[in-house]
Amino acid sequence: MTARFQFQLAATDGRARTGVISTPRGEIRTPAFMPVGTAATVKAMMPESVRATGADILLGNTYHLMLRPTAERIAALGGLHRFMNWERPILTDSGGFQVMSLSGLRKLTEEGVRFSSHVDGSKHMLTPERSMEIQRLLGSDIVMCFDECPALPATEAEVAKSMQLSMRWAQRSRDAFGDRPGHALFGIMQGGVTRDLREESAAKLREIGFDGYAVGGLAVGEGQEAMFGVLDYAPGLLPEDKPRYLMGVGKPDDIVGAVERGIDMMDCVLPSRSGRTGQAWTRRGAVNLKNARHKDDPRPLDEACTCPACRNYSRAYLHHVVKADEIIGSMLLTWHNLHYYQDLMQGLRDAIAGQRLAGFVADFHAMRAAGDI
Ligand code: PRF
Ligand code: ZN
Repeated sequence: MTARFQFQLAATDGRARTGVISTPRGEIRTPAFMPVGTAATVKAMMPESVRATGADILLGNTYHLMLRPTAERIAALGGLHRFMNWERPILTDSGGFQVMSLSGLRKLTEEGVRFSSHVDGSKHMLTPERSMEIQRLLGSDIVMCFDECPALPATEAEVAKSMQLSMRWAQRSRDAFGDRPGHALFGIMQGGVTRDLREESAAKLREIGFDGYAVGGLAVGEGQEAMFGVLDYAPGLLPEDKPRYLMGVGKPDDIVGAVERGIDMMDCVLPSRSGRTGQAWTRRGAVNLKNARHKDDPRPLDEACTCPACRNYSRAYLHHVVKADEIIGSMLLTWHNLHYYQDLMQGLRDAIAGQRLAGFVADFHAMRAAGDI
């Protein structure tokens, strides 16, 4: 382990990259998928189980933790890693995106966002400076700039204005973060689906200088084709020697497409959230365990999967516990989904390292086209 934050590229295949991010809390193999641990837990999973799926890093949320149990309380208890019993790297999102999607009354100004809590209605203010302070109190390894992700539909003028505000907030985030050896600060590119705005945003972020760069403002309802359209050029606007993180993505085919286009990190609630609704993700696509066709099926969910849900239980059992709303249904399907996602990432990393990504991607799509059997 090194004491520094460092990104080492190991191989490329087309625009796709594989490498390792080294942090004092351990290594992150890229392309990396980060399970979401919003409220200091990956729901329905013990931390050692999350690690067993192959995760190197988790995502935590400033917004949720500042409201409950509060950043100051977590700091007094030794920081987020100790609090939640996950000693490996944690990336925290900065709060602005969650305020916009979750909080009640909110008022956006140059200073920041004033909002009321979705938990108890209490009033709070988030600014770039306060977000940096909260993420420091949590002990986050990778801190995200405070930004605004405009809600769709938005006009190009609105997206431009929002992006420029985010870039002023990026500078304030950089200034407030200061110099913290072993901890990284990532900038967040905005600009919607407009190339000129993406270029302006990337140039500004590069001028400020960050340890890594996120592509924000995508996967907000524009559709996969439009998202891939932006990803065809956006990663290329960012420094080659720094990690590139696509925020809030995605479905397995979104992930494969993003990695093909040069993305190194991603996060999404999908595998964990859908696991709690009876939805499984496999090599053959999505499988809904609530469906009555599984009622008498003695076969595993996926005979090739080595997760506990697939090794030790039948589809009939998974169907039963999901239908009966038993907690183990959420546990097993979340485990399977996270295991599948991490398997996919390992497959992508190996394929890039072996210069055979195109074949891997073709197999990935062919297997899904065949459908669940
Ligand atoms: N900004 C931040 N977090 C995010 C996003 C963003 O644009 C997105 C967009 N998909 C997800 N999470 N700070
Ligand atoms: Zn499985």
